[in-house]
Amino acid sequence: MHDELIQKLQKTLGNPGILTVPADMAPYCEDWRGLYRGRAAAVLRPATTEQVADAVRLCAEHNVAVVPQGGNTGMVGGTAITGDGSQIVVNLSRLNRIRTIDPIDMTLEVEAGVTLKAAQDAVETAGCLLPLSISSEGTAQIGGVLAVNAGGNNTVKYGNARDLLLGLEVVLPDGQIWNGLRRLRKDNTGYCLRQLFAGSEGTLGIITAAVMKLAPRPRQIEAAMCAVESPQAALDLFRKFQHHDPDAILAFEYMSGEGLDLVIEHIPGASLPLGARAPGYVLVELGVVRTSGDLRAELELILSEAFEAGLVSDAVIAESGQQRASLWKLREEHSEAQKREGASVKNDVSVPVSAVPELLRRASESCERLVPGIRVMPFGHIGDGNIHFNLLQPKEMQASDFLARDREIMSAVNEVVQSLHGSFSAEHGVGCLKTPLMRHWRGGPELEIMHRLKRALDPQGLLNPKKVLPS
Ligand code: 2HG
Ligand code: ZN
Repeated sequence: MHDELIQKLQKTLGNPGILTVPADMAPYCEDWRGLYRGRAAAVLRPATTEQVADAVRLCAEHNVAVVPQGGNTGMVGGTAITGDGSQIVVNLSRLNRIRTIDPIDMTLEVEAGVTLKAAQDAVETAGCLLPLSISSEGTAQIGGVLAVNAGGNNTVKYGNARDLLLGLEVVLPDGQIWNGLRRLRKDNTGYCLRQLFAGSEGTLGIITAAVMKLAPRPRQIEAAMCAVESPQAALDLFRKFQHHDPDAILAFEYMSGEGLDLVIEHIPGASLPLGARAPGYVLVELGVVRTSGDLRAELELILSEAFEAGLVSDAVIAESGQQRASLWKLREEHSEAQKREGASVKNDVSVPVSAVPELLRRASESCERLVPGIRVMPFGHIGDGNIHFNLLQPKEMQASDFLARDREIMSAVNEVVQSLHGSFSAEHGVGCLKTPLMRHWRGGPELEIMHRLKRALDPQGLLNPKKVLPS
């Protein structure tokens, strides 16, 4: 299929820039969760923005669909390809240069294929902070992170990926390059196009580079893991920290007792850092730029008040950067541990922060009624109202039987989410997994505007087809 196009692409991209052997293409043709496996006509690995543009232009001339791909860590099939070998994957990994770090303007200009971790490390050496952190940051790439408007652990303090976005470079569906790599804090000159591409999941253009806002590095950082009786206690603890100093809260994460049990069971080196198992846990991280005052003493004071108020039954404060990292590992390995345990149905949902306890209670009841023996494993970013309401297959059930009921289970959760005025996708996007939900949740003028934008920018419908928008 597409022989003539492939020949032209081979000529344009050269040897390391194009893969056509099925074994070489395999890793790019399936997703991390194992939900989607397709067959590509070719996997392109361009090394420059111009090469991306040339490749996209050639594909458009031949009317061939293109699926952009970064680290391929998505949870909702945003980079899934069809099984008929008709689509071409454009992987951005070779656009991997940090272009500039400006510690005066506090900006980073970076290419799409740089991993989030590499970007964080680079700005750290320049004395700054890229305040975006997600569990898959070692593999996830800047382009994908922005295309999906990832959230992560520090949303409570710094917002989502789009809140850090100052400028973008994008290859449009016809192969034109839009250079919008501005680094201005104020720029009121018409529509804010960069925000159109952020969160569009590669359906309107391919992000090739971005300018992101940096933050000053906190000079004092403290983290603690606390045992809590219930999600309500976790929330009350959050209020306590907010009351003390909302700006100091870098992250405030929730884990269920069952969720942490799985991490300890499946992840080598993971162990319970507290005296006894609890129904739930909070991982709180505080940070301040000032060197005055004693953040550690403040944390201890809040925790001792929380003990007295009965909100926390036990807590451990990290004594070093290494201990802090091992507390974070317990939180960040939840996805991997759940994957090793078996089939899961994920619900990346958000509700107003105050409604999280009700969400957890009502959605658990619904799912347990629907599938007796289902294992409810909620965790996530309770400080911003985003919970990963994940459900694991009952122990005695076949994975395929469980997954056959995924729509029913998602609907049961989403019914509760909707009654609490929440969202069915908080930070993972829509991909192709959740497009059927768009009509119900975003129907009417909102979806119509999205369709019109798609038609205006991509009249041939070639860029990441069937993602985000229901056809
Ligand atoms: C996280 O917060 C990620 O660790 C993954 O968003 C969530 O596996 C998941 O459901
Ligand atoms: Zn998350």
